[in-house]
This record gives sequence, structure tokens and C-alpha cells, in this order.
Amino acid sequence: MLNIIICGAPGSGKGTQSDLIVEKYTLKHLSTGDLLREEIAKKSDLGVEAESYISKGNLVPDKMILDILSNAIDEQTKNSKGIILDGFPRNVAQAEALEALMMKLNKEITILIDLNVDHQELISRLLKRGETSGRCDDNMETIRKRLEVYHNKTAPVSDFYRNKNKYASIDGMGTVEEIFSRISAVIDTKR
Ligand code: B4P
Repeated sequence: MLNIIICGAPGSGKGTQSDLIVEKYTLKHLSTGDLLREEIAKKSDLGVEAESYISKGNLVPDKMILDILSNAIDEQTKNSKGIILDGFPRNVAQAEALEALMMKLNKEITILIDLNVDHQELISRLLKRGETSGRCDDNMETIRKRLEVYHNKTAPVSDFYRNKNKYASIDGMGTVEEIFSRISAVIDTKR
């Protein structure tokens, strides 16, 4: 079973690469960003609360994410070849909660794939996406805040998995296809 985490700064291509990984390795895709945006679109209570954090570039509270994800991970790991977690865990507390959950399910994380992209390239990708995405967080002020939150809170998750020997750093610069072939080479060593 392949249970992969894809991690990286906002705009590093987690969502883009996850779609390709899911197709090639027939995994189930769990994106916390997508799950939250679905709630925002429905204008549910959870979505309204989540939007108040996301529009300012902050992470939503851990409890909200864990409530959404716990059942989803349980469901998606049943009768599947594995899962790809896109955008989760976003801080060390979420990584610890994920480890506890996986242990309870008698499953384990195979590898964390960390996409590394230059600062200016991240900004230009997100501003470009903002021209058409309609997302409340794809504007210059919020992007700056998201990058700061990433460096302070999410980057330490890499060390958490590096210490477990479950970490692969990937050059996230280049074409989508070039990056995907680097990722595939790592995943193929884990099958
Ligand atoms: P996410 O939805 O996870 O998204 P992201 O970081 O903005 O983007 P991603 O890296 O997936 O980039 P993409 O492939 O789209 O998070 C949004 C917000 O939700 C967070 O800020 C946070 O508030 C909240 N949230 C989510 N998970 C949470 C959690 N676990 N805990 C707390 N809060 C949470 O690529 C970006 C753009 O670049 C696209 O337009 C794409 O087409 C383009 N692109 C991709 N690869 C490219 C390449 N190689 N070259 C050129 N362009 C490329």
C-alpha cells in the first residue's frame, strides 16, 4: 500500500502533481484545501468559519481539519491501493495526529514528497492562478502571509518525516511533466 504525503509551499504544485500521481498509481486523493473550498462554496457553517482564516492567509484550526479528515482517511484506505494526502499535515501537531490515526488503522505513511520551488516562482504562479481562480487567498497580500505561515509552521513537518527516514526532496522547478517524472522515480522505489 502506498500512503503518500505531498508537501510544499503554497503554489508549489501539490494539487497539480497529486492529480497525476492519483492517475498513474490509482490512489485516492484527499486534499484538505479542496475539502475546505467545497464547504466554502456550500456556505456551510464550517465553510464560513474556514473562509475567515483562509482569506487572511492563516491555517484553519487543527480540530476542524482533523474532524474532516479522520473519517475520510479511514474510508479511503479501505479497499484501495493507498492514499495521497495533499496539503495535510500542515504543522507538526497535525503530523502527530496523523501518525496516531494511522497507527489506530494499522497503516503507515510510506513517504513525504517535498516540492521545492523558488520564492519568486511561487508568487508568480499564485498571482497567475488568481487571475481566473476566484479564490479569496490568491492575492499579493494573502500570498505573502501564506508563505510566512508555510515557513514557520509547515516547513518543520519535513524534519518530522526526515527523522523517520520517510522524506524525499523534489526539485519543483520546470515543466509539470519534468517534475512528475522526478516524483515517479521516487515512488517507484517504494512499490
Ligand atoms: P491548498 O489548497 O493546499 O493549496 P495551495 O497551497 O494554494 O496550492 P498547491 O500547492 O496545491 O498548488 P497548485 O498545484 O494549485 O491550501 C489553501 C488554503 O487552505 C491554505 O492556505 C490554508 O488556509 C487552508 N488549508 C489547507 N489545508 C490545511 C490544513 N491541513 N490545515 C490548516 N489549513 C489548511 O499550483 C499552483 C498554481 O501553479 C496552479 O495555477 C498551477 O496550474 C500552477 N503550476 C503548477 N505546477 C506548475 C509548473 N511546474 N510550472 C508552472 N506553473 C505550475
